[in-house]
Amino acid sequence: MEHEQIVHEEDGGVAWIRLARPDRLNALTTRMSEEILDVLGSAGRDDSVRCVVVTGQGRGFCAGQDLEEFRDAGQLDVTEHLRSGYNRMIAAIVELPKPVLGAVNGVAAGAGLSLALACDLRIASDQASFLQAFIRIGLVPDSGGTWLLPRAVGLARALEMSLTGRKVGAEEALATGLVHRVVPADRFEEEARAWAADLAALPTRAVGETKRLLAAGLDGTLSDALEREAVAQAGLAASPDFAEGVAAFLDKRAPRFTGR
Ligand code: T3D
Repeated sequence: MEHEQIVHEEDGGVAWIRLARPDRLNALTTRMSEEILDVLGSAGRDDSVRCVVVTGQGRGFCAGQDLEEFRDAGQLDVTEHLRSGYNRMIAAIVELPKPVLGAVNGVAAGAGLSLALACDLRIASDQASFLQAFIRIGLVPDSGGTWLLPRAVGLARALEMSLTGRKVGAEEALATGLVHRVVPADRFEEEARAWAADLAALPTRAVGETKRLLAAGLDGTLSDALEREAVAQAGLAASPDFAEGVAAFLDKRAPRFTGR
């Protein structure tokens, strides 16, 4: 598929998705979500891709739904729009069996915040900000916002952000668990690249299983979690990366994982 609203690059096992509508703070469109899904699909199939980074061009990360598309909201089947677009995009990120890094370069609002939250890990520029913008225009959080935000910051903070729609700065985001790292804007790209390279060097199958088990564990019982872990561990214990991890430990050297 031709990419018109994102830039897709691959470098050193990392697939970069750069949202590329900077004059609109990378506001999401139907087309953009299809392009993101396209890259996520190919990243999932391609064994050489061992990490995905989502970031934005210009001063914004993503300002949520492009409200120009909503000028005539009465004409739009919103449920179908979400089901066929943003919901699939969010699920594809959460379910991708590879690490996904959200590199939040600027403002993340509405579905743009949900997009950042769907990523496994988040690095933010000290210029970044975060807002549950939906309430400002009379909507509820969507694109996973009601599920992802309370899991990141707890129900009380999620409610406060969702009901006020206020802008949360990078330092507060770090303190409340909304992001994992904050770096100065002038070192943002370099730091995001370095973290992505570290993620791409991990034992990818174990990453995928860890994502899956933690997500399932939050909603299930301990006995179900114990059983899922036992089954997953058997699969991983037979993997080349496990053999390499043990050999490297015993040889007192750094492991060289291949993702198999
Ligand atoms: O069916 C469905 O899909 C429903 C799904 C809904 C999901 C949602 O995401 S709903 C929430 C939509 N997003 C918003 O409501 C956020 C709107 N934007 C803002 O509140 C502000 O732009 C920000 C707080 C994000 C940033 O403010 P600021 O002052 O830094 O920038 P700005 O001047 O407001 O924006 C810069 C330009 O981007 C501006 O255009 P201009 O004046 O230079 O020509 C602005 O209109 C444009 N822009 C920003 N956000 C959007 C947008 N254009 C279209 N849609 C946007 N969401």
